[in-house]
Amino acid sequence: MPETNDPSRVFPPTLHDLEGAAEGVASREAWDYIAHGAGDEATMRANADAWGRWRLRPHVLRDMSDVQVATTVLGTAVSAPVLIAPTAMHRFVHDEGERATARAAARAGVVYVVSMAATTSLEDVAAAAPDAPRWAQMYMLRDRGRTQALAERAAAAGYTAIVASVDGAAVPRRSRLKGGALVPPDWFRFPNLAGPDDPDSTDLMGMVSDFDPATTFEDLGRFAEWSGLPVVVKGVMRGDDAVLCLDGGAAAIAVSNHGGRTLDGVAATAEVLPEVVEAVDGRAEVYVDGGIRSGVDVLRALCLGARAVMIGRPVLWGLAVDGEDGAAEVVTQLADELGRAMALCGRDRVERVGTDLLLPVT
Ligand code: FNR
Ligand code: LAC
Repeated sequence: MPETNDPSRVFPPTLHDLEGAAEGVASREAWDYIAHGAGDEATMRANADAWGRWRLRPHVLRDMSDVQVATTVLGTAVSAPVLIAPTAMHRFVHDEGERATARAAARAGVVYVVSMAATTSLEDVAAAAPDAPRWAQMYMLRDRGRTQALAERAAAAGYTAIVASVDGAAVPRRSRLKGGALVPPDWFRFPNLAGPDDPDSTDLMGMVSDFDPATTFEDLGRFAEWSGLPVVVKGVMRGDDAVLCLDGGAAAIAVSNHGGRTLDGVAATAEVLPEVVEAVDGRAEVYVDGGIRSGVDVLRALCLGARAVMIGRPVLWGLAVDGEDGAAEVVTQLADELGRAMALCGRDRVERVGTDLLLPVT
């Protein structure tokens, strides 16, 4: 619980400061990979800007002596409505890579969504923080047998949900990367994504072309069949699609444009979240990611109907600057800022926030 009235608490730097520090310590290749977006990066910038177009209309004179930001996601208790989004290759910024992130999530009391393109196996991530809740992200591969095997591995290793990303119908163009592609260090390994024919491949963009462009709503149920786990569909940007996902068996919807990394010109997630929440109409939890950079942004997302947010790049900044401690600090700082923002808006529980707190800037 955030100590909203403790004057002795030293304010950590903002995520903006952390971003600058991370750029200073990461290698050039790692930084370009993490920071970039697709095309001219308009969607990436729009994600962050769009949250700022909602301003707060606080309530005053409510008893704010006990503010709590804890909640649940798919029934799992978490200390704050924040999930660690799946991002590839954590060893790019820290030797301990995904193990450090797993321990950070455990310490901060939130769910870590492990990427299919992690540089650590699902099993080793699980072993690093055995008691912490974890979800496994994957794309449907052209080779259904390989996809099934990964879903089964996730279930066996104690993951409690599959996050099926659905924004992989084409390989994106990424202009900031040399030649539009990425060349990871040759000692990297992709133990969840690499195929049996080439288990030591470091050709991430080549492996990305294994994603099956023929995937449809009917395939969502397969992830559940193979794993026995609830399926979160990540990458939904429209209300009508959200409904089709639920009809196809999805347990939750994650509104995401992949941090502006897949198609430039796509809407900001804050712009489409209300439409998705309305279409889902309480049938399932809705999460959102993209450009969330403060506790006030988290509050804005919750007011618009998100159950929780996912954080991508900021966790990598924390990991780059201070490993496990840095990644944990990003989450605890967002939770602390959210608690202060709720107190100053007269709302002491996350389930009590709503659109009445928001005023759109026109
Ligand atoms: C990602 N993202 C991502 N998503 C996914 O489903 N599988 C993946 O492997 C990756 N990899 C990845 C790598 C890096 C370096 C970034 C920055 C992002 C997208 C991620 O889950 C999330 O949608 C965005 O990062 C959210 O936006 P912010 O918080 O980075 O602005
Ligand atoms: C990315 C892929 C790996 O965003 O999801 O870089």
